[in-house]
Amino acid sequence: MLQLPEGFETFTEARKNGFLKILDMKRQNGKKVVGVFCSYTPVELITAANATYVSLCGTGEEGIVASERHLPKNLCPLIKSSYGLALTDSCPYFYFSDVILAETTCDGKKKMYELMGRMKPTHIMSLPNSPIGEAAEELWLSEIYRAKEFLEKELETTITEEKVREAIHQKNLERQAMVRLYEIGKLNPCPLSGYELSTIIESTAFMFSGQKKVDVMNKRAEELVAEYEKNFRGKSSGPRILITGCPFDGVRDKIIKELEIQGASVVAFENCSGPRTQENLVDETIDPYRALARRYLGVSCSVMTPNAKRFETLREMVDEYQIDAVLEIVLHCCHTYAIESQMIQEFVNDELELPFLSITTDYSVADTGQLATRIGAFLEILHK
Ligand code: BJ8
Repeated sequence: MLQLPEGFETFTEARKNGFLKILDMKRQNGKKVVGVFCSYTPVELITAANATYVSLCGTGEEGIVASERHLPKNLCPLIKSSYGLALTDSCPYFYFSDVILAETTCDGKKKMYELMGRMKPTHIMSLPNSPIGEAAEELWLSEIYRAKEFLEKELETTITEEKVREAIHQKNLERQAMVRLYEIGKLNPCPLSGYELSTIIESTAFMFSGQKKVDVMNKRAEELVAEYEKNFRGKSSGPRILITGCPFDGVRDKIIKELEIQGASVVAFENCSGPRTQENLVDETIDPYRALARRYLGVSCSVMTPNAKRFETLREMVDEYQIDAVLEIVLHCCHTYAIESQMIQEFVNDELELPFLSITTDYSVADTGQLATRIGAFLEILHK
């Protein structure tokens, strides 16, 4: 049975505790807050505007029913939950956000942002459909300048090149610390569950000091290496699983936790906020705006055509993390991940020669039992 350590903060708790920090920052020094939704958001611009950013992605059932007053039922739960929380004013982060910085990623999200724009000043950056070529980079660069103008105007501030360079440097340190933590998964056996590892990393989104995040993550990585040497080296573990696909914060309990309750070890995460995305630093030696454009176009997501990076990443990670099987999470009605799934399955089965399971689910608990059965059957194949 999976045991969580004492004092371990779940993602929901970390998110809740972050509310108070934001409230404090707003009260104490009038800090401006920018709500964001995606790994394509060039957050360094927000830091350079002396503001703080917070993820507004919905991760639970709350807000979904309310969202259906304006949105179709057959839409991704992440979009519905994010919108529903805003509509019902039940997310303090949305409430505290002065403005929203968004992007044209999938169709559902970009159209939802138009509706959200009726509630808060919302700027939608036009993300190219393909990450390849000069035209894509030039378009994204011009969008970065447009986002800068929006932030300057709405937050009544000036973003200087020097501040952007400072923000880039700090965020790069944060990314490196995050990679260090993710790479704990390379240890065999891994000294903590994937449930805890992913929760610790995702929860740092609710720490609003860049340096504090870096210190906490570096310290935790050091402790975990020591823990491995002391108590884990030389021992065996269950099958090592890599998770790929949509953001999984809203389904962590019924999939990641369940895999580990049933004896697997979730050690690697291939998604838009995973180690490969974090390893991609912003070049500190060139024009900072161009450097941001290049770095953020390198995020791997199925909204891009082609999305070759996901395949390269899977190949490398399967090897580096000594993976026994790949499990994909697709959120209901996420067409881009659902369609890409076919090619990913063929790639994992035929080229990487590993078992693959794709799970389509939403944020409800209705399929918890059914998922546990499917996960159990999948793990049984691995044990044969
Ligand atoms: S970079 S994964 S955060 S777009 S799951 S809302 S794609 S229908 S969340 Fe995403 Fe940015 Fe990509 Fe990452 Fe649409 Fe799919 Fe829902 Fe999604």
